[in-house]
Amino acid sequence: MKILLFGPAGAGKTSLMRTTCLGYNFMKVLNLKPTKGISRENFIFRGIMELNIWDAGGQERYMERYFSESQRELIFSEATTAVFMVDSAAIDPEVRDTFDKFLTYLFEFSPQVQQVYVLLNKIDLQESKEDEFYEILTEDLNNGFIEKLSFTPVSVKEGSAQHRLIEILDYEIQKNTLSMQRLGKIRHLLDELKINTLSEYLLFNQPDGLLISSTLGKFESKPLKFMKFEIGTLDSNIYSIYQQIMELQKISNLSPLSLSTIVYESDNCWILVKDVSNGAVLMAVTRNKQPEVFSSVMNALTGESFKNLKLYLKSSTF
Ligand SMILES: Nc1nc2c(ncn2[C@@H]2O[C@H](COP(=O)(O)OP(=O)(O)OP(=O)(O)O)[C@@H](O)[C@H]2O)c(=O)[nH]1
Ligand SMILES: [Mg+2]
Repeated sequence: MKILLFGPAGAGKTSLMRTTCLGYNFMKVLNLKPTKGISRENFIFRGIMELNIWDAGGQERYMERYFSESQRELIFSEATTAVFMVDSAAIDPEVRDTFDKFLTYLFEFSPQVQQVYVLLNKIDLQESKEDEFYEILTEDLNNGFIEKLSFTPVSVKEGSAQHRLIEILDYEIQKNTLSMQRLGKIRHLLDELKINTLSEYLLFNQPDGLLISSTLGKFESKPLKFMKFEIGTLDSNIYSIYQQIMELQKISNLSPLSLSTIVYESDNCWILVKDVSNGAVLMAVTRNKQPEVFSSVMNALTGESFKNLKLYLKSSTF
């Protein structure tokens, strides 16, 4: 699925992509270098849909190249989703020319695109003038184009830009039969896991920290901020003690990754977090703290249903 990210230099395109798809926080994208030409990156969004993001560096010299006769078809064809982003604090009437060309070639080479998302970024800045930028981009624009544009004032710094991009991509998931099938299958596997355990199960996608599916049905959660979910490497003290004990018992060949479950306890319940595969992380929340409930969850997490889930996620090809 080709997602085209386009717009003038410094608009925040790379920041948006990294914070949304890799779970980076804003501090990590403060000092990004300008993107050189087109940077293409693959992500599995929400654990079910493969994205091929074309992040087009916006410096003038690259723009000329993208619009040149030899390149335009490659860049603007086969797009599923197109996002045009500007820095609303850097009003520049020249952007209109770029925008016109972008729309012209996008609709020429990707006529299937129904909506173009325009993000007026950096509204967190006092000097941002998103209304003025909106006027510049829409004044005397051909009606056929206007109908297909969706403008949103956003901020990568404050998180509303990521929220909007996630909304846009979720809409693509819904239109994509294969992703919907995958989602249905995963939901079914989670429901199997739940049987007789008096617990709810939530499956997260590690790279973007988004929920893949849960036994609670639709469940809104802010993207999680775990950079890496490798329990063994997180808690090396526990690992080294564990390793020693295993050595005493003459069990060898342990890797830090063999520690793959964390158990939390609250007054009312147990929360178990376990690595599955392909970057998916499972969370089980018990309904009470009866010992039977705990052992039924442990059974589920070491049994057939869990194996099925793991196998399915492992074998998913995108
Ligand atoms: N204040 C503020 N700064 C932002 C926001 N989004 C991005 N930035 C900053 O803007 C600068 C440029 O961001 P990039 O993501 O590199 O912009 P780009 O569109 O990829 O630029 P090119 O690769 O040159 O086309 C970075 O220093 C970001 O930290 C925002 O919402 N608010
Ligand atoms: Mg960039």
